Amino acid sequence: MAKKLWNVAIAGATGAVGNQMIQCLEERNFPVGKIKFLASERSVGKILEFRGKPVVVELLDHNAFEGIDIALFSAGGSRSEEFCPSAAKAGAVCIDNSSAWRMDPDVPLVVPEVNAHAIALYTKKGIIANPNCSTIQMVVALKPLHDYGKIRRIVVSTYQAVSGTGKKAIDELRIQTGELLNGRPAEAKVYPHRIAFNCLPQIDSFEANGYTKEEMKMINETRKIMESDVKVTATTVRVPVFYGHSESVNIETEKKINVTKAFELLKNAPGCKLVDDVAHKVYPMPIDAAGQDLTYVGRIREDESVENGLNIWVVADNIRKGAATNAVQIAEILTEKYLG
Ligand code: NAP
Ligand code: 3JN
Repeated sequence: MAKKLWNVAIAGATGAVGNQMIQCLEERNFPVGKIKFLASERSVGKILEFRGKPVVVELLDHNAFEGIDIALFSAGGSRSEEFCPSAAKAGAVCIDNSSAWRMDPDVPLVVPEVNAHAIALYTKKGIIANPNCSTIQMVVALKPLHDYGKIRRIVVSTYQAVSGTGKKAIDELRIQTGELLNGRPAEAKVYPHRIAFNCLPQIDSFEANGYTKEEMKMINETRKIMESDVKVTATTVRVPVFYGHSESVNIETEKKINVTKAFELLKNAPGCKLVDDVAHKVYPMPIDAAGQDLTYVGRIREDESVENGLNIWVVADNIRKGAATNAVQIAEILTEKYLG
């Protein structure tokens, strides 16, 4: 029997994440019937390609979702807030990359390797939320450790690539680097300070408690996905890297996990690639994880300052596993298990 085909819309198709979604649908051979690319007025009429054929970009509006089965959103939170309900009303299931719906109790927040079962909740609002990129790669790495030893506390510091901010930030790092190398001053437009040859301990805006929104997303989303009251604290930092977020993650567990056990758990963990051979200077790095769908894990050591502590270093391509790949994986499970 021929495989069922699904009509797919991508809201934000012209952006960094949308572009990667197009590539992921192609690479993973997702059974697409009709495809629609949606964006702002600025992009209407632009021509993109899908599987070698031209597709004209249309306006994201309330009538754009007639006949669509799956709507992948990456056009920013306010667009998701405004248009996901219309898409769901028209019969599409929305897979939303923004933070707009993540903490809604009637919207599942899904990382397939961790809580694929939560997808079943999509029927409540017709929306499934994709977590923040920094959360996704961390929970993929922590899931097997949590299943074995129950994590009680997580302390994470991130080193996030500029592609997490979108197309304009990728250009900003490239332009600033060029200007500085040519002895000219570099102008900061996207970030509050220069990003080239610098680190910014601020991602998104500050909340009243002194944490940034990005840090609070990591804290709240991790607890929802892991279905746990685990204590989490986060410091998120922007670094001059184009693709690939890195994270230093310290955990305390109920049951001790020694290094040998951690290696065994992570070696066969879904979505993980264990890269840890320090004798040969082998560990995860963004230059290796960029362009890949797996979450790279290494530098595993016991935290000798506490009883049951472990340090790990986690790296993944923030635009792929952190956004587009995770969304397409959700679409695969949704269509195969629930809509098929
Ligand atoms: P980007 O490169 O700046 O692209 C933004 C996209 O949104 C473009 O397609 C843009 O269309 C579209 N857009 C902007 N304003 C619009 C409007 N008023 N109406 C319709 N479309 C509009 O940004 P990005 O990096 O792809 O990120 C897009 C969104 O994805 C973010 O805002 C965030 O919510 C989400 N995201 C999630 C993660 C994650 O951690 N899971 C990571 C990165 C981003 P035009 O080209 O026409 O302007
Ligand atoms: O900065 C990063 O590395 C990840 C950024 C994610 C992001 C950027 C703009 C708006 C988000 C997100 O996914 O949380 C949002 C948002 O939708 O709030």
